Amino acid sequence: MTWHVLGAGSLGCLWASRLQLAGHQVRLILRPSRLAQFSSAGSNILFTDLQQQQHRLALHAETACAGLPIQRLVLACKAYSAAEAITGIRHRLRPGSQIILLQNGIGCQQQVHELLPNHPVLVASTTEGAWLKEAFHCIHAGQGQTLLGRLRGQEPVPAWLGQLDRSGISCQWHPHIDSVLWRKLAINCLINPSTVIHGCRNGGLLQHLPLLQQLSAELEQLLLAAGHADAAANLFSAARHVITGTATNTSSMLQDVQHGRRTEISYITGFALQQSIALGTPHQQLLAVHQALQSRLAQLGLPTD
Ligand code: NAD
Ligand code: KPL
Repeated sequence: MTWHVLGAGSLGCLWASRLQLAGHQVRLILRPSRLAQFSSAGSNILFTDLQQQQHRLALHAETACAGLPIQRLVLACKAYSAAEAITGIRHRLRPGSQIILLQNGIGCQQQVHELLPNHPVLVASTTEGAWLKEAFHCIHAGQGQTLLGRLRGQEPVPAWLGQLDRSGISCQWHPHIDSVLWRKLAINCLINPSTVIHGCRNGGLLQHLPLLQQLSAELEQLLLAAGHADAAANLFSAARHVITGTATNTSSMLQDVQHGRRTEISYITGFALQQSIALGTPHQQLLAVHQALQSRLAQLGLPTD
């Protein structure tokens, strides 16, 4: 069965390259302007794997308007583009077509579910690291793990999970993916905005541990109120562990800011704050961090949502 991958950014190119290298049929779905760019660049992706080996891959690409039905769609755009992307492609989905969401943060998964109430939607939480050296040149920077699961419904564990694993996308089924998303959301709320506010690598946050501890206490209460006690356990020490383990890394949000790109703020602190207000949990620190992040983004002329 063909894998349709929407979006030829970092993760889309990583998935498309890995799957095609493993012998699967892959079709990219691109915006019209990006398709023109792709065609004039020879319709191929340059993929640098973890061993620094380069692979030039000829890939089929089309726009969402192309006619063929889609049976398996990997949505590899940012969280803020997900709803619009699904709206543009849903005329090609058929009953039983599977959708796999790769977005970070929370909120867009629910938007997609609302747009596609009758489709099996699987959500992923991934720690793979990929970036684009230039358009359509994908660097696989770090081997991570992708956990996949369903937020709703009773779909069985997909038989194609092994295809991903064998393609080099290390993938595991997780029966409680919502808790995984919430835990990652909390860690991202603790690290990403503060790296932008202080303009530092992850390790720079070791200077700000008391404030992070207060924020962590609020996030723990939010996770508990949202019904994710397992995601709340030892949150602060887990975040501190990530900070020390990735001390020299630049967080994904700071990377977006440094490249003048829109951030996924609305699906990280924005979502957490909205939920905290709805559930009536304390959110003084969360509000302060969210607003400080918005001010910094506004100063830099970037969208604040
Ligand atoms: P990206 O910005 O590099 O790529 C997204 C691509 O989607 C862009 O090329 C954009 O043009 C395209 N796109 C958006 N809307 C589209 C549409 N309607 N039709 C066709 N194409 C469309 O983003 P990324 O780094 O690949 O990240 C994707 C998601 O994965 C994000 O939520 C990110 O947080 C998450 N993530 C990324 C990484 C990573 O290493 N890059 C790791 C973990 C999680
Ligand atoms: O996921 C991350 C990111 O940079 O987006 C880490 C490294 C965990 C920091 O929140």
